Amino acid sequence: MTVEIRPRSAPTPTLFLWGAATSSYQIEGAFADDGRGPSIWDTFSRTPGKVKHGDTGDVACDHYHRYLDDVQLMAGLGLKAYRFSIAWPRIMPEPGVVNQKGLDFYDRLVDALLERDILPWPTLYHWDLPQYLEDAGGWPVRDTAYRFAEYAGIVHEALKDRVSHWTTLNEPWCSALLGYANGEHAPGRKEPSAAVAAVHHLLLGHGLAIPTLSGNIGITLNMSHVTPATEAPEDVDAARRIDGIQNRLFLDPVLRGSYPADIVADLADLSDFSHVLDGDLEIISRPVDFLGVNYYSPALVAAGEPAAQGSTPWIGAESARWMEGGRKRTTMGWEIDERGLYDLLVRLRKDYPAVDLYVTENGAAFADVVSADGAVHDPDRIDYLQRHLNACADAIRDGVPLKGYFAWSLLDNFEWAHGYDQRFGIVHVDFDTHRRTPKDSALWYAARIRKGEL
Ligand code: IFM
Repeated sequence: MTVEIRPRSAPTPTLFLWGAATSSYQIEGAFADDGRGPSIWDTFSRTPGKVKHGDTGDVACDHYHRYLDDVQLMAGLGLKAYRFSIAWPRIMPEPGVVNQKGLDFYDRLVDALLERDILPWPTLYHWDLPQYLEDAGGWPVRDTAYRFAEYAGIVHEALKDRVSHWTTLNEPWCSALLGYANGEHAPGRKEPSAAVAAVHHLLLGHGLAIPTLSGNIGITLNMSHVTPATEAPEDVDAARRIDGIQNRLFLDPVLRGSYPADIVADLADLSDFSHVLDGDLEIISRPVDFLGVNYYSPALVAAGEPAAQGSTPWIGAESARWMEGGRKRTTMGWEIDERGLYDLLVRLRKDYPAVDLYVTENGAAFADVVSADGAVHDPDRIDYLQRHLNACADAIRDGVPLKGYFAWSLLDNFEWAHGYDQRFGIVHVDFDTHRRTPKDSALWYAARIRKGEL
């Protein structure tokens, strides 16, 4: 592919950016409207036993048809930015075919946001790979990276006059490891060696896409602050491995231009990394303007069998177990510890200093219900958000270049293998009627945005 020189960076907003986030397959529905093709999540969610209750994203929040109401809702909450993702199978439903109606949807969405002074913050890939690309081998195959860059250029061409911030990938750790190693996510393959190649081709796709984009460009990684349960050398080594697989395997190639040597050695039984060709790391480490940080929970780990995980262990984590930190958990079973976010942000500034940071996802699932008074009282979520925003404020005070925060999620939505059972929204969605009800946390968040201080 040809590589253009991109005009460098439109200015990054100087004020703290307050937003909320969603993703295409989790909210849009309209799975067959206007020429959308199937994605790996359509196939996976239709495969018996893969998603709780057999739920699918066929209708989800019906956002595709209700986006104007949703944008109005965002404006009512005073959101300054909206992070959403673009569905690749809407844009390129078949190999080499560009679907104008798919582009038109995002065109309308971006216009609606800008009309209400909400900054559109699109992510190009939040897990919905076109099924035809999986049929051709998926992310373990090098060509998928080139197809991603081609798609990125098409979307950019359509929206570049109105979009200033682009995120290439969301959480490539999940795409590669959950999708290809332990099979909990689409496409559901259990091929650990293929997962290592998938990591590389996702990152290569990120790097190849950079010259096709303009403005501020970044990538979003899901990271955790990993600490050993004790100072025993085997626990310290388990923490090193988990930190390596979860964090450094992605951070180092993107921000330092190399894979972490200790993790390459740890993975030697699975891969000789011969899929890494000369010049790839230069492509992957092309400069970015920001790093998106998705943080939910810390990791306290010790050496030993990963019995507590209850599923196929991650690659590289076969002899590490997650320990009980003694804190409250969300309904996902994730321990709540805002200190982990503070420590992670401080560590990122120290070890990877050259980029601005945005918390692109942070939030909690709880069993929310609409009460007799018509409201959704979710004090636990308010507490979660408050604690994590305070951690952000502390990090900024200590010199971290954190420029914004996106609550996950704007809406209750399709939570992947958990289906609709886990509610992460600050806005409640009744999945029968599609009625939206801002939860108390949404009203609290709106007040915090109005106050304008972290
Ligand atoms: O819902 C997901 C999102 O799609 C990616 N990050 C984590 C969220 C909660 O599991």
